Amino acid sequence: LPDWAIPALAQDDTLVPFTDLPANFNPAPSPERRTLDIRTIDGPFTPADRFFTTQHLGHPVIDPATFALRVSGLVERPKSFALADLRKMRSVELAFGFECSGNRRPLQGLSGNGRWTGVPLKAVLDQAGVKPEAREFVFFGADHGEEDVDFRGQIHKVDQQFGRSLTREKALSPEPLLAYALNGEPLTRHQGFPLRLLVPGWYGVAHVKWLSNIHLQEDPYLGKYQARWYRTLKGEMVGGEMKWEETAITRMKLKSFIARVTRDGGGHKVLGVVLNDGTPLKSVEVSVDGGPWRPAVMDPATSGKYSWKLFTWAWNGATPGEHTLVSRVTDVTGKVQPTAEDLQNKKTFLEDNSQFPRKVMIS
Ligand SMILES: Nc1nc2c(c(=O)[nH]1)N[C@H]1C(S)=C(S)[C@@H](COP(=O)(O)O)O[C@H]1N2
Ligand SMILES: [Mo]
Repeated sequence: LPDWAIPALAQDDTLVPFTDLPANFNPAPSPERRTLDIRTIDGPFTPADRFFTTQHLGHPVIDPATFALRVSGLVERPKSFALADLRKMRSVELAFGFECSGNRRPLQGLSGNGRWTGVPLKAVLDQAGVKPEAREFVFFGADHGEEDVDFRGQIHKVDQQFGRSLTREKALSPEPLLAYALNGEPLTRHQGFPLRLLVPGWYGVAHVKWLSNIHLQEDPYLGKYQARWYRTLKGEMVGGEMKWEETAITRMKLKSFIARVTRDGGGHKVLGVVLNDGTPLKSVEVSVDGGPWRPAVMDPATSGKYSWKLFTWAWNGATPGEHTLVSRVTDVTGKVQPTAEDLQNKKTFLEDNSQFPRKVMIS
């Protein structure tokens, strides 16, 4: 492998500081909310103890000995799977990187890449026997908490589990995984021990941690984290008129960002990350101070369909002073990562996949 395939910070590399990062910026504000300091990425996979973690209702502790995944609702045979039952089934491995749909500036640290092991969701559903009328597949975590449900201005306080749903078509497709391991070790509590759902190519919120129940029903599931908290409001010009749309958070939008700039000996090197829904990429490019776009080199260690993709770019002839670097990615369908200006009619902060100009100081 060429030396850039393993993007570890070598001994005599020095980090060039981002001058646009607030001086008091703390990438790990608390053990409950951990972001990845993207400047320290040192391999294709994010170590479990550095994998970002975010959730709404805390980290439940689950006893693996008594744990059971219940499959209920519109199935021929309602079933309970112990961890040992799942581990006995044929396992698959998946290289999959994702970001929280709220991942954004100034660091983009709500992102990571894992090597996950588990059983295909479909294999579990097939054992329970999906009834033809099951259309909505709801995934509940063991975490729960009091929720304000607003009905026309009247607030009802109710205890709710974290829940997310998939359509029948998506749930029965070959890719969603019930994962019990990350990077070859049992899931950590932060990542959903002992079991989580992964929907390859989708934003973080789909990947229900501490999965305890899969419930099949006919009607749409309208829980808070499905129907209210995870939406994007954006306007689009259609036939000369602004059309406002609220859309669900599903597939990851095409995105790249610069993770760090380093100096090695005389030259400078840029390392960056690409995330998307698995659509193959055409190019990743870097521009300095508004100059021409130059092609970056993709790291072959991250070429898996759903892996995040790392790229490097050799920055030759960097001159002392402050510079602005930006990356953009294009996929094979011709879709180009938008600029912040392109997204100005997106009114909610989720799904910010805009090109992110970074400032650095070369001394
Ligand atoms: N049970 C449960 N699963 C959850 C959440 C949650 O609050 N409860 N948060 C989701 C969100 S918003 C994100 S971004 C990812 C984060 O996964 P991670 O902590 O493994 O990085 O978990 C998702 N799964
Ligand atoms: Mo998220």
